[in-house]
Amino acid sequence: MSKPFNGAVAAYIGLGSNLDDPIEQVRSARADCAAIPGVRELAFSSLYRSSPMGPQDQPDYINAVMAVATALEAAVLLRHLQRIEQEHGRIRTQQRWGARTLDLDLLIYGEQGIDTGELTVPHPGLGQRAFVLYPLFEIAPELVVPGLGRIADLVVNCPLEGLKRID
Ligand code: A4P
Ligand code: MG
Repeated sequence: MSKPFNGAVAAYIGLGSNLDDPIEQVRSARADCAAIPGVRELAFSSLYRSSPMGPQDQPDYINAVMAVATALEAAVLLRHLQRIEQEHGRIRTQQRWGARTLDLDLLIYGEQGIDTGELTVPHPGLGQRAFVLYPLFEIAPELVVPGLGRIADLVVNCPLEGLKRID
């Protein structure tokens, strides 16, 4: 993985989709994230397929993780991610963990722990989710997740639960 530029923060974005050609959704979202002003891609994981966490009456998910260097504040980066979700036709429903064309989660933002009304970083649940931990480990095997410890240890303690790497 290449290094962040001077003054930039290394951040990790989780991408997920299970509607409307999920592989293409994730691939094009990668390009959209890399095109955010003040963001540069450092690494992108393989794509992974997994069964849904949450309600089971929805299609399998495609997930990936992207490492970026960014000069943007975390809250500004989140707003860009939400804009990209909207541009991908994301419809927010009342159902928790329901199907979606695109979900972009800010997983990690440098070494910061953030807990405001609109943003919690590291992303809650990160430490238990195979579809986040394995792609993260693939691109950043030396990473220490703020508050949670070494990614290598988190992966060892997280069952694969049917997660499959697809490319
Ligand atoms: N928010 C707070 N912190 C963050 C953050 N670090 N990154 C707030 C992104 N958003 C953050 O998000 C709800 C609110 O979370 C936002 O308004 C934002 O201010 P949302 O995207 O509208 O809702 P959501 O994604 O449905 O809810 P949630 O609880 O974030 O769900 P997750 O954790 O994103 O999980 N199964 C598989 N196999 N693969 C998946 O990717 N994803 C989900 C969604 C469910 N099941 C899955 C997968
Ligand atoms: Mg989300």
